[in-house]
Parts: sequence; structure tokens; C-alpha cells
Amino acid sequence: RHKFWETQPVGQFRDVADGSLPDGAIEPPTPLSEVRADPYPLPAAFEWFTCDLDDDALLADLYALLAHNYVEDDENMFRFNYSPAFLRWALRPPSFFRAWHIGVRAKESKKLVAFISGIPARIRARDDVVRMAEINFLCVHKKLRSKRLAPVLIREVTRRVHQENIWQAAYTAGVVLPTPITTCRYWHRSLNPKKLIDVGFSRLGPRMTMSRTVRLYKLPDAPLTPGFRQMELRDVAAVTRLLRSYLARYVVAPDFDELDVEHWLLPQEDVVDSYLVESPETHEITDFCSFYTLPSSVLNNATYSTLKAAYSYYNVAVKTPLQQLMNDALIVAKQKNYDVFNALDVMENEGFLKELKFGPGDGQLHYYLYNYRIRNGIKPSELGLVLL
Ligand code: NHW
Ligand code: EN5
Repeated sequence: RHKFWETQPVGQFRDVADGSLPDGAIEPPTPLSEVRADPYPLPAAFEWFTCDLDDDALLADLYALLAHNYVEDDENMFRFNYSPAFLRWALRPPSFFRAWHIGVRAKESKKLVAFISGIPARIRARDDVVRMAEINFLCVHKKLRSKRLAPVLIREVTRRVHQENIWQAAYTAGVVLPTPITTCRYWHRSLNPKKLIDVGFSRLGPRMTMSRTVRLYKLPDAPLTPGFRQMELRDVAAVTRLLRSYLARYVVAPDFDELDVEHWLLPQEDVVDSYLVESPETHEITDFCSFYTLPSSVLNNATYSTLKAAYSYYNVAVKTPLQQLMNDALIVAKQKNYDVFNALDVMENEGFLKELKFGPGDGQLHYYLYNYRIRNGIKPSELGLVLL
């Protein structure tokens, strides 16, 4: 069934039911001297190529590869369109490894035809903080599909991660592989319902007219919570404290320090937006919310070429009710001209999705750990990790 995945240290479908295996590493680390020293062989026409994301020309090539060949929905109507600035942000967190930005080029034309990336992260599973790689942006050009290139890319990134003495990884995918730790659903909140309907992202509900639909999704012009403002550099320490104590309640969550928070949550236009509530009386930072910007190309539409989507990221509601905080996030996203606000049913999100008029999407997101077993998996609401 899974000629490649059967050979890997991941939960195998056949032993998910075996409740006797312990949590933690599936196989022990090997001595670094035993990690294969040279890259895995590629078909003769191709070569490995470590990508330098400082190089604007390379970044443009990577952007183009993904814009034309990365993830689509099940009916091939939309394709993720990560921006160059977003890719730089996503791939260069604190202490990133250049060698984990792995391209495959055609030897002759030097054209970039495939890519996979890893970034380092500390991820906690129950009470175990583990150094992991987060693997993302696996992509093979459409013309080179089904030739078993993906397993070569995965083995090569694994080798380069092992060279840094890291033995676990986290990743998400829309497809089912052995074996998800949990399966999440995407939910969508229309901000610009007319455009969403015009491009086929959503449909006019039964017994609904366009004008009733537009009215249904209307939002106030400005956030309602007193003290709601953009996060700034001076807030990093307070946001880190808030986020660390919040994420502590989840079974699987990142272990963020101040450097991570500065990188992942300080606002960057059209990449990541973060807001917080500063108490007008005490100036204490009591609540926090954030979203990242990931447009999708609209395939085959005469009027529109892109959808501007915000994706819920990390949110912490302590004093302000979560529903009210997320309503303010919707309001600022609408002000900034997003067409749709997306969220997964992770963390406490179930507590606002229906009330704030999100509807379930047709896509799922499966979460995976490599070489780490979590007995019986977890529920989406026990997951405190959002990957880009
Ligand atoms: S998920 C997004 C992945 N990218 C896309 O969907 C883009 C569009 N599709 C493509 O580019 C986020 C190709 O279809 C890809 C597969 C490249 C997906 N994850 O080359 P073959 C991520 O980036 C298995 C893992 O012939 P292809 C996370 C498949 O099951 N495996 O297929 C990435 C089969 O193996 P099997 C996937 O269509 C996490 C084999 O690939 C997969 O030409 C990576 C077929 O290969 C997927 N999304 O190319 C794992 N899709 O055993 C990281 C297919 O079933 C693991 N496959 O025969 C950790 C590593 C680090 C460890 C460190 C200690
Ligand atoms: C790794 N970081 O399927 C990510 N998106 O629902 C890789 N559906 O946008 C894995 N099909 O439901 C990504 N509209 C896996 C996801 C791949 C992309 C994907 C889904 C998520 C999606 C939309 C459009 C469907 C178009 C036809 C969808 C319904 C919205 C509606 C709004 C009004 C209230 C009800 C719902």
C-alpha cells in the first residue's frame, strides 16, 4: 500500500490499535558518524541545490515553482499562492539551517523543478520538549509527478536533519499517510461574500439572495474591544509570557521563547498580523490574536485571479471573551480587504466558529510526527500547533 512510508519510523496503520507501545521516539538516534555522508542519488538529469533565500532571483524561482505546482483544493479551483516575503519569513526563523532549504534543478537548464524544506523548532508532546524539524513546502513540478521523486526529497531532508542531531519532525498534509496524530477541519468565514460566490469558493445558501447574504456577513467598521491595538516590538516579552502559559494546556504545542515570538508574531505587512488588548487602566497586556496571509490563485476565472485569505494563527483570550477577540480579528481583516478568514478546529477554536458564522470547508488537515509515537492520537482541541 505505502511502499515508501512502510519503511519509515512513523505510526503504521497496523499497530495504531496496539495500546501497549509507549509514547516517545519510535527508534533511537544513531551515532552521527553513521549518518549517511552524501546526498541520495537523483535521476541523472537532476541535481541537488541548496537554496539561498537571500538571493532575490532564487526566491523568485521558488515562488514561481510553488505558485504553479503547490497545493490545490480537491476540485482544482484554487492553488495556494505563498508570497516571496512570506516564504522568507516561513523559512528563516531563529537558528534556521540553510542546508534544509533543498531544491532540485534540471542539470542542463538549471530550472528549479522540486523543493522541500525544514526549519528547527522545539515542540512539546505532553511533558517532553523535543527538538524537531518542521517539514513544509514539499513540491514536485506537475510534469515530474508519480516518478517517486517525493520519497527521495523526504529521505534527503531527513538525512540533513539527522546531520544536526535532530531525530523527530512535525508536518501536516491534506492527504492521509501513516499515521495522523489528529485530523482537523478547515472552517471559513466570508468577509467578501459576493466575490467568494463569484469565484466558486462558496455558494448562495438555499432561500438566500445576494443582498441578504451580504447583510448576514456585515461587520462593524472598527474593532470593538477598548485597548485593541497592533502588537509592537516592545510587547514581545508580555506576549511570550501570555502565549507560553496558554500553550502549556495543550498536549502538542510549540515551546516558544522571546526570539521565536519576535520572529513568528511581530507584524509584517501581508505576512503576519498580530493584535493585543492593552488594558486602558492598567496597561497590562491581557489578550492576543494573530493571523497569517496566504492568498490563493483562482484558477480559470475571467474576473478574479486571487483570493486574499487570512488564516487564524495563535490566539490567547484571558480577560476578553475569545468570541469577542476573534470578532475584532475579523473586523481588522475586513478593514484590510481580506476576502475570507480561515481557521482550523484546533485549540479552543470550536468555541467561536459557529457563533462568528464560520462554515465548515471541504478540506481536512492531517497532523503528523516523524519518529515519535503518541498513543491513540489526540483530539484537534488538544493540539496547540499551527504550521504555515
Ligand atoms: S503537504 C503539501 C505537499 N505538497 C503538495 O501537495 C504540492 C502538490 N503536490 C506535489 O508536489 C505540506 C506532489 O504530488 C508531491 C508528491 C511532492 C506531494 N507528504 O514522487 P511520488 C508538506 O510539505 C508520498 C508526504 O511518486 P508525487 C509536508 C506518497 O504517499 N508524503 O509522488 C511534507 C507515496 O509514498 P507511498 C507524500 O505526487 C511532509 C510517495 O509520496 C505526500 O509525484 C513530508 C509518492 O511519491 C505528502 N504531502 O509527489 C514528509 N504526498 O509510501 C516529512 C505524497 O504511499 C517527513 N506522498 O508509496 C519527516 C522528514 C524529516 C525527518 C527528520 C528526523
Ligand atoms: C500545509 N501547510 O482543500 C498545507 N482547502 O476547506 C497543505 N475549501 O478552501 C495541506 N473544492 O470549503 C492543505 N469553501 C490541505 C488543504 C488544501 C486546500 C483545500 C479547502 C479547505 C477550501 C473551500 C473551497 C472549495 C472549493 C471546491 C470551501 C466553502 C466555504 C463556505 C463559506 C460560507 C460558509 C460555508 C463554507
